[in-house]
Amino acid sequence: MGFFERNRNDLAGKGIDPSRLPPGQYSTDRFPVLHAGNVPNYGDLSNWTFEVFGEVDHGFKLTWSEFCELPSVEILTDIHCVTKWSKFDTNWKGVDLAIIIERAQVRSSATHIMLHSEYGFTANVPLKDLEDHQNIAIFAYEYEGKPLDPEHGFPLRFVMPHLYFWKSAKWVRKVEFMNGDRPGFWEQNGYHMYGDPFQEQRFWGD
Ligand SMILES: Nc1nc2c(c(=O)[nH]1)N[C@H]1C(S)=C(S)[C@@H](COP(=O)(O)O)O[C@H]1N2
Ligand SMILES: [Mo]
Repeated sequence: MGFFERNRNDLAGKGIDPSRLPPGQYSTDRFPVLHAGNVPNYGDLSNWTFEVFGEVDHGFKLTWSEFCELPSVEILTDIHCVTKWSKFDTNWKGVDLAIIIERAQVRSSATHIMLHSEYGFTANVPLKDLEDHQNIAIFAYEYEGKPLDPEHGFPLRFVMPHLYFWKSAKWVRKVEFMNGDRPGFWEQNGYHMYGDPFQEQRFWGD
């Protein structure tokens, strides 16, 4: 029996339903760090802003303290990285994308969003996924009850756990509501436009 098969078989013994593990993935208790480029080094966040623009009636820009005043939610979710690790029951706290949509008065013409992060990293995701209330997308500032580690996205990252984790942009600064889809950073480099882990949509053509 190979590593992947043994890993999958071990899940039931740990009380985890093996169907939670997408095909081609293994489960880990570690929290690997993956990104292109450098980890931003923030000072006191006094220059940090969060901006909402695009297909909206009321674009806005918030400071860090204003962002922290938005209503928050906590989620417990599995995450799946395209490099084949999955991690079960991760706990995140932050602001539901629905709060941002409401506040910005997003137009009905908006179909997708582009997350814009530090150093030009971008990621695209569709809005229609949120019609399925099983799915959630949040802007997270806490992981397991503590502020995010710098390498995991401090102070703020996107988390949309039903898609591969590359969609979950770290160090996010802006969200753009778009009419139509556009490839983000990894998508321009051959990754799938959608990225459903259960369909193994890793690369173009998957
Ligand atoms: N800003 C930014 N966010 C990013 C990336 C990146 O390169 N830059 N990489 C993505 C990828 S490919 C993955 S798998 C996850 C990894 O998140 P982690 O380091 O917290 O595990 O971050 C995603 N978010
Ligand atoms: Mo990734």
